[in-house]
Amino acid sequence: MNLAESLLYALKDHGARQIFGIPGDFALPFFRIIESSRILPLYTLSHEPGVGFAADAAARIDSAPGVAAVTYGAGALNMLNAVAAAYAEKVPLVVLSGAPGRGESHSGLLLHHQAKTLDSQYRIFAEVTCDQARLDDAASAPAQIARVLASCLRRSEPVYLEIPRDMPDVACGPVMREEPATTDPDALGACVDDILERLARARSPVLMVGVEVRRYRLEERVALLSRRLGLPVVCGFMGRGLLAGHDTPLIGTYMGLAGAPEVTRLVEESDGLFLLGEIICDTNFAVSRARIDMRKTIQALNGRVTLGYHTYDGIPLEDVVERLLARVGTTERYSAFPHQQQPHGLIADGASIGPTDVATAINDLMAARGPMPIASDMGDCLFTAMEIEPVALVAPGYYATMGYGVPAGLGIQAASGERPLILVGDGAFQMTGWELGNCHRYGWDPIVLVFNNASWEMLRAFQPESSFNDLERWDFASMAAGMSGDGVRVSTRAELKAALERAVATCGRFQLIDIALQRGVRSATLSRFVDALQQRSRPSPAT
Ligand code: S1T
Ligand code: MG
Repeated sequence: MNLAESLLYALKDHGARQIFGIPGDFALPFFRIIESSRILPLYTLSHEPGVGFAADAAARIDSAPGVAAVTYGAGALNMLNAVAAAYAEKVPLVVLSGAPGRGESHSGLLLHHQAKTLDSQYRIFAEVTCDQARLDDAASAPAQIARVLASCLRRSEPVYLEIPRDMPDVACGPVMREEPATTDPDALGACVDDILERLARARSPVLMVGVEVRRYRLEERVALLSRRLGLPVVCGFMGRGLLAGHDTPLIGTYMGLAGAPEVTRLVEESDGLFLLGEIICDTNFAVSRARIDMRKTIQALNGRVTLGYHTYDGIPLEDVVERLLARVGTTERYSAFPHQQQPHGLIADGASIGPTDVATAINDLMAARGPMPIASDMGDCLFTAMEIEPVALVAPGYYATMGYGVPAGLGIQAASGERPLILVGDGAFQMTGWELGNCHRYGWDPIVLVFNNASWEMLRAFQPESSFNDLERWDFASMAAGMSGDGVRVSTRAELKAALERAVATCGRFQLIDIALQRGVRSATLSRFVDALQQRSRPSPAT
């Protein structure tokens, strides 16, 4: 066995199911073995940001490592933003980069694709990954791979492996998985006692679930725990879609002043807020009506549990959930809080389309045809998604990068085989929408809804006076055929409804619905979000 095969078998053994990539001369020997060995299927795309986003989405939908293989320099650095997004949102992404061979780096010449020094890329990726290794020695490579892949799974964060181009063919031993670290049972017991005691003492405890619940495959167990604890469950903006389809008292999405007042009140007035795998970031908490009192909050994240001023280190989320389940009785008590209602029953008339109409049409479609996983880009399409009934959703809800939606939809279909719905703004489509041209050769057929408001509308909401937010209205519908898909422009609610029904009935080719929205028309959620942020940033009146 050679080093490349040893690495590929290890990736598969750690749960990876495919590789997304774009080769280059520093990576050709490695890609040749990916292709010839058939250990993992390879999907090449057109631009490295798309490779990173697709691998990220595959990791999210699978709750398993996503793999992105690129060449050195121009390839890897082109993908940096996608890896940073994965790091921020705790996605287990494995970056495999080709690199100059050992001999080349002593040639004395500056190499093509080299930035500052030959080590620059390694150092750059150390800033957006939790572990790294350069596989330039076959004797130590198996242990390095085992350590790095174990870090990826344990931390649920990206990792970086650099493969000099003279190494893939070198004979190499197999990778032996690292044994998982054991949790101190006494510390775990004390921690869970502390959690239960605080929840029992609280007048209005609330469970808020975050992305780590999905990353560590705990949705089913957490749904059971919520029923046994009898707690109302909410998610944050970033966690939208969590526990979808699970039997749990999920009452809605907490968005502070931008969200449903009853959910905001419940969370912000709680004296026992239990944040399970939730990241305390601005998109989740910046528009709180009242600051969350962290002294009354329990947070389990990043392998530690913090209760007020107490912290228990080395306590993985899975152990917390399992020990809680072992401690609470088996009786299931449902919380009495009603689920947030979403809009249904689109009036299919000649009226122009607003964002809520799109959400309503999707809710009607899924009620009739069953749920579809959603990949959403950043922009008002993601705020509109808050009005769609909870389904599996992948989106950059915290890091907030554009360009994610279309490649992420391809990653969902490659990884799960399910046909996704893609929500994307016109500005974001201009960035990575062209990856749709790769659907035909892989048999992918996403349904793509382009929120075409001829605008960087989110930016206009913050700074209406800037005319640079005006985009031309691109005719995306007519571009679909050139990429072996079908496209249609819709301007009325009746046209939207008909186009969605036609799209669902047409399989085997991607379906692009170019939705004409008026510039300045925004979802209610985005409007509230921007108003709340601006209100918060205004200096308080002098007293
Ligand atoms: N570049 C990238 C890669 N990601 C970003 N988030 C931005 C720039 C800044 C930015 C936004 S929202 C936005 C930009 C440029 C406009 C989005 O336009 P479009 O996709 O058409 O969606 P909509 O019209 O619904 O806003 C965030 C605030 O940083
Ligand atoms: Mg737009």
